[in-house]
Amino acid sequence: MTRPTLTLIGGGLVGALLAQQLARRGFAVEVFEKLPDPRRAGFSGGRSINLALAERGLHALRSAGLAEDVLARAVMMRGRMVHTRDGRSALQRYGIDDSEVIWSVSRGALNMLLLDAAEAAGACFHFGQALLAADLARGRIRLTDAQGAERDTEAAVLIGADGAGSALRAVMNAHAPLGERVEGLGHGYKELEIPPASAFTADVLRNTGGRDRFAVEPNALHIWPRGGYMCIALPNTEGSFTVTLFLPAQGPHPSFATLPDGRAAEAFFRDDFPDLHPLIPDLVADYDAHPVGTLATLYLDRWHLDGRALLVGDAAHAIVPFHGQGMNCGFEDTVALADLLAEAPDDMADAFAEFQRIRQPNANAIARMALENYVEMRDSVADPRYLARRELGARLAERAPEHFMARYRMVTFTHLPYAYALERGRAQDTLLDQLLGGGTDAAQVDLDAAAAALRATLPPLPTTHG
Ligand code: FAD
Ligand code: 8RB
Repeated sequence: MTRPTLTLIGGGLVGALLAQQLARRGFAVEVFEKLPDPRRAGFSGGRSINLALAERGLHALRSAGLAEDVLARAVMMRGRMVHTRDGRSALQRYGIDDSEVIWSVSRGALNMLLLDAAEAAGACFHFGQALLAADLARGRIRLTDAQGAERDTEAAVLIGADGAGSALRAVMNAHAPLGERVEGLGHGYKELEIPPASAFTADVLRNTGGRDRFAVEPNALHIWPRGGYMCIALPNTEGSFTVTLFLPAQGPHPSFATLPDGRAAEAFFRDDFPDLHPLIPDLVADYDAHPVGTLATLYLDRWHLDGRALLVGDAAHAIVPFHGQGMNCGFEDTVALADLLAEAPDDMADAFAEFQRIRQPNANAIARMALENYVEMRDSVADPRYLARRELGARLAERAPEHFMARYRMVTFTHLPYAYALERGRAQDTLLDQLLGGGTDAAQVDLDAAAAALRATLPPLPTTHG
């Protein structure tokens, strides 16, 4: 049997990487992407949006032979720089050394690199072509261009990488219900910008060790936690930072409802983020120009329709952003799927079912951990009890590394399944709470006894983290 052509809907981050992996494994791959080719059109009006790339995403890029190219344009983030209300800041390292860091990459540059790589591997892209409808029984799809001109084409096997608002998901759901559930977070977000330091007044310059293109420490993910809400900032290679304000959508001040425009936002930033405010010279214009984004988790009972259609990436499992794992998880999907299809190229239904069996529990686990990390980022990072648990965890990891690893490290720096990280993290937290009693001082805990209790209660971690 000859391998059928695989038709991908969406040439975003996951679609482009999946196209490259499938084409490299010898499949004929056609990709229909709604937007024009970013390599020609210039990407999304020049706004720089960046993402945090961690080990899972990097591993997928490595297996595609693209990791070095991506890292050459990335900014290293060693940890979270927490800026408290009193104007102080402190770096909490993510890992033990510079081998455990995350990377800030430009979405536009990354997408273009992946498109080049997919085309070089033999995938065929059709830009400006949006999926409009499909006859899944007959294996035909209808596409439309930006002018509204429609055309039909054959597509026996469809893979939807068309993001959180997936058109293919809607088509599949109409054909046979997928058990879709969308849980809104009730918080929204707004993007703002810290320009390169040289581009605005010198009086806000911080000492950045000579790297004076950056207004704050470049090699960190910055957090301004404020309890019920927060700002974060990720560095760009040009010396700017993309700032995101996360805030309740409705309700008492502060919420997006009580901050309807840039003027209101300016007063709020002056009061609540006094050290961040002077770094955002175009706050009012940015706030008025950018829409409030919504945040939600998407759950589906089914990701596929026998061997005819499958959803991957955000189309199957969109999550809230707070663990920086949406893309990383989607990239992990691409490796799993490409491997399964390469093993059984003639049995799509089997490969799709196996893909869902393996990936869905992990998608559910990272969805949960992402929700939990919002509370950790906006609140707990400044909480003494949380810091004591973190400190004790770090000491135990040093004393008994084969028995203890912080959940954040399992998620961010290993390939242990997300579902394992969730379960193991729970068990470790229970133990840390017992060891600390009611206290907030990790130094009070007898480490020898603690390590013994750890070894007695929890099995060793799997040895193949990597
Ligand atoms: P998308 O990247 O959304 O791509 C979908 C593609 O499908 C798009 O190109 C779209 O144009 C196309 N499309 C849509 N409809 C159609 C149609 N009808 N026909 C044809 N094509 C269509 N993740 C991280 O891991 N780390 C981060 O730090 C991080 N930061 C983020 C910051 C922001 C501001 C946002 C919004 C998300 C962030 N994420 C992050 C999540 C990450 O962006 C997503 O998980 C990831 O992009 C999912 O990839 P995808 O290809 O599934 O979907
Ligand atoms: N989507 C991230 C982390 C964890 C950081 C930590 C958190 C912005 C939209 Cl909010 C966030 C993390 O625990 O110290 N790593 O990577 C990325 C994050 O937000 C991204 C930039 C983002 N995602 C809609 C906005």
